[in-house]
Amino acid sequence: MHFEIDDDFITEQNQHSRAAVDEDFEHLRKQLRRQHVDIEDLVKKAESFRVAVPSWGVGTGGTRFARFPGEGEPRDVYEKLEDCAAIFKLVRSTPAVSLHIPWDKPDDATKLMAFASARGLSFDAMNSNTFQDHPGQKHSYKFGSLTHPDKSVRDQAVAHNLECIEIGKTLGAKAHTVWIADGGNFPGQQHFRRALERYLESMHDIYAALPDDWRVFIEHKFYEPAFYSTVINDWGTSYYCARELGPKAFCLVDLGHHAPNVNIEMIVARLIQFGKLAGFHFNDSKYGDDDLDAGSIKPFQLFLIFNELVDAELGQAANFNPAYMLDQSHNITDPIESLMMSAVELVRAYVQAHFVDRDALMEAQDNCDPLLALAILKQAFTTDVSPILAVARTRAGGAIDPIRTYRQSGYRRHKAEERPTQKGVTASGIV
Ligand code: RM4
Ligand code: MN
Ligand code: MN
Repeated sequence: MHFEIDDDFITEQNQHSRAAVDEDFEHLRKQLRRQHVDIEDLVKKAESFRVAVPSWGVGTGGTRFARFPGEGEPRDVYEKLEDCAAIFKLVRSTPAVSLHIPWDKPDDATKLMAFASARGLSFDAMNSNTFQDHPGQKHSYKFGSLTHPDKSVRDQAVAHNLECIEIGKTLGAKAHTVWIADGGNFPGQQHFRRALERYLESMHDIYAALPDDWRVFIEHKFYEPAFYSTVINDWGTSYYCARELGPKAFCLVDLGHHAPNVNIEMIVARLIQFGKLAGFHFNDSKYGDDDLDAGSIKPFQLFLIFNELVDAELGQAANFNPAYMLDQSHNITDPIESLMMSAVELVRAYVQAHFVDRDALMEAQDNCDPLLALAILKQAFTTDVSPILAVARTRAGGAIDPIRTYRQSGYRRHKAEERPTQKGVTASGIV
């Protein structure tokens, strides 16, 4: 029997801070009441928020210089699911896992499905991988995949995407995310327009294989691993492709895939307005990274993004059904801790965005009063909603303090014993 964090242990740990949380919650209740907000409405919002965990996020990532493997890292997809289940138990907002094929290719999809269900987990969007070569494959992706000049390479990449969809069908997934590393390192290397034409041709084949109730997500990225140009470089290209493909194609926003200082919340608003927002890969970024923990660098930006999302939710924007996922890779922290922390930060931004006085904001906008408009947003952003998040988690059976409870449980130590590092055996993922 593998170690799991026990429900009773969580309850027992919660006792330590229960009184303090209740006190803070009561204080916040009064504070919000003065602003005509019922705290219970915000608790319900916190309870309803869901974000998927990426299977590859529970392993230690690396930089292009080095990888420092952690103790007790998951060695296969089942162990990754164990870690995802631990996260879910403590934070309660992460019941779905997003798989990356072939890293997580199941030996038996039905068996994997049963393993996940037994832990209350389900499967979110599938992810294809044509950014590296896999053992036994005939053609190399060194110079591209879905946009490669050679049709046989493109066909192989299309076939891989179709396989992902097939696996996803058994697992109950309803979406497929396509991110390609295709691009160029040198001016002149790639004919920009021809590469995009080839992309569309390949994506049409993938689109045609989508079940009726599935969506396909196009993920743009402005650079890396290609350092001069990428084929799907920005939201404009992504939007064009999604429109060309049809109503089941949407644009996915990975926060780290934009140049520094880009106004991402505005991109989000545009995609909402055009009915093409797929959802998010949440992370944070200072310079060119796409793997730092969500909300760690630009929490105000995260809030402003959620401000747009909540505005669309309340306004019942057409075609608005965003899929939320974390997409982070951890080099120096325990991945479970980072993922929990990020999940909490997302719920925080979501709740704060629900706290924005939208009528007052609209009035300030219509009255051309920028100072008041900003003050309204800032008031929501600076209100500490932590007690709401803690109460929502505990009501759902989670931990008041997920990180502390996780550390106290000794989960990592137990896993280090259960999962001894065997030379050469680590879960597939980014190394
Ligand atoms: C990429 C992109 C994809 C993710 C890979 C691992 O930068 O964010 O979503 O699947 O990394
Ligand atoms: Mn991503
Ligand atoms: Mn990325």
